[in-house]
Amino acid sequence: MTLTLYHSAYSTCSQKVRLTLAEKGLEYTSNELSFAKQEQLEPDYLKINPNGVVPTLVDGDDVIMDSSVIVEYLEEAYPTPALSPSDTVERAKMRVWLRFMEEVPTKAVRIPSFQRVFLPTLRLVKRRSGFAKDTDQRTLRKGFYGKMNKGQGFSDPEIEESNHHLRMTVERIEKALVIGPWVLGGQLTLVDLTLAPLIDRMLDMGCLEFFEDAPKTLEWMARLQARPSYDQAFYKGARLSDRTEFQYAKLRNWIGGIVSKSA
Ligand SMILES: N[C@@H](CCC(=O)N[C@@H](CS)C(=O)NCC(=O)O)C(=O)O
Repeated sequence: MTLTLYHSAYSTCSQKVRLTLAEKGLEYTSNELSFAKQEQLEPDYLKINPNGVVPTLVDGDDVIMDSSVIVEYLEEAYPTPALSPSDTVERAKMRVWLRFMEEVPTKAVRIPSFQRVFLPTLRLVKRRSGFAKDTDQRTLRKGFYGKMNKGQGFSDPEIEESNHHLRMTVERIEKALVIGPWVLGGQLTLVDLTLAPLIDRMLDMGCLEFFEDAPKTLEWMARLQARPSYDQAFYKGARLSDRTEFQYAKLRNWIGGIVSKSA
């Protein structure tokens, strides 16, 4: 068995897969791609993932893309320990959560991630390299990057819709946890592992207002964070707060360099 994961430290989609690999105790070769260097758009990587996004799992000769597909693949190919219910109806419920994740909060969380964290950095860096060129190179989400790359960010209605979707997600988790301790009840499943990076990201960005009425969600998060798998998946550099400190330090140097040149 030779597993290779193409991923990025702070990509929530990659974190889902890293958590699943860690829970299953699976070793893998890590191939971390740099978004700053746009390594996800390099021709060699596009040969294995034409969407130009991470994560991608390579298992022997087989290439598996899309984080939810990857975690379900891992569950089927490496069934122990089980991270899905044995009952068919419960499994269907698990898949409903996985689809909801893809369609609603995964998209929604991109808005504050870019608006609050990436955009201020992009504004400074892209002034030098040009926004339009960067947008053209994107495989997926040209529209998304086009909007970002105008340097203005998202409109108020777009931000409101994202907030609405994130709030709805936290409410659903809170409601599901009435039984607990995990989202589907007594068993830790792929649902917990795929939701955790989203909630971690929201907390990391300081979106605390979403959690004022969600004590069960915060307790659930603490339970997950206490598991050994968590630190394996969320190593140093995996949170935006780690990165922004780093980026801001770099940006301060960069700005300092520009200022001293013009002095
Ligand atoms: N449906 C895909 C989406 C993957 C995705 O959007 N990955 C992001 C990181 S979370 C990415 O690679 N972004 C690179 C980019 O935007 O250029 C999945 O679930 O794996």
